[in-house]
Amino acid sequence: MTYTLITANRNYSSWSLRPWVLMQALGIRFTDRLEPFTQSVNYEAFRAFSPTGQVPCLIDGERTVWDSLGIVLYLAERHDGIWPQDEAARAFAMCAVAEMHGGFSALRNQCPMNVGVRVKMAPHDAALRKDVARITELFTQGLESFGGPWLAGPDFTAMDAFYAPVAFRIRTHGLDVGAAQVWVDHILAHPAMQQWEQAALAETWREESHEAEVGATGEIVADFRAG
Ligand SMILES: N[C@@H](CCC(=O)N[C@@H](CS)C(=O)NCC(=O)O)C(=O)O
Repeated sequence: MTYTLITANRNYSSWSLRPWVLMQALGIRFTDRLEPFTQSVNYEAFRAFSPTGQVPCLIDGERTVWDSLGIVLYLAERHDGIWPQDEAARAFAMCAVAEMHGGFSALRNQCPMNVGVRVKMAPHDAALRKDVARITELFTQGLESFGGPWLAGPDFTAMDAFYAPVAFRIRTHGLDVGAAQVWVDHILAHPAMQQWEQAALAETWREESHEAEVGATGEIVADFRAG
C-alpha cells in the first residue's frame, strides 16, 4: 500500500510543498490528492480528512498523520535520507527545520507564496529585514559548513524541503539573499520543484484572499499563470 498525501493549490500552499517535494525528491511513492482552497478558510471541508482542518495530511492505511513537521518526522522513522547522515549536519538541519516551523512570521505574512506572480515590493520594514538577514545567514552557514549544494550537505534533505517554499517567496518578491541565491537557483531547478511550478502555472483557480494578500505586498509586475 502506498501513502496518500493530501495537499492544496500548487500556486499558494506553502505548507503542502514541504512533504510533497521531500517525498518526490527522495523517491518515496505516494498517491497525490489535491484539495483546492475554495474560500479563505476551508476548515469545515478539510475536516473531512484532516483533524486540524488544514493541509498537508498524510494517509497511511488506517492512520492519519498531520502537520508538515509531523509528516516529516513520521517519514524519517520509515525511510532513509530524510535527515543528513553527518551528525553535525543533522543537528543543524533539525534546528533549522524547527526554526522555520515556528518562526519567520514577517517573511510568511509579508511575502506570501504565490508561485506564478512577481512583485515589486514596497520598502521592507524592520521585521522583514531581520527575517531576510537571518535566512541569508542560515543558508550561507549551511552551504559553507557542509559543502553544498544542498543546505545541509551533498543530499536533498528535510531542511531543503522546509525552505523550498522560501525559494518561491524569494523569487516572487525579489528578496536579496546575497550569495545564498546559489541555493535558491539550485532548488528551483530541481525536477520536483519544476513539476510543482508547472502545475502551479497551469492552475486556473483563483482564491480571492490569497490574491488580495499578494496584491497588498507591492506592485504586481508579472503573472505567468494560465487563464
Ligand atoms: N502547521 C501546519 C500549518 C498548515 C497550514 O497552515 N495549512 C494551510 C495551507 S498552506 C491550510 O490548510 N489552510 C486551511 C485554509 O486555508 O482554510 C503544517 O505545518 O502543516
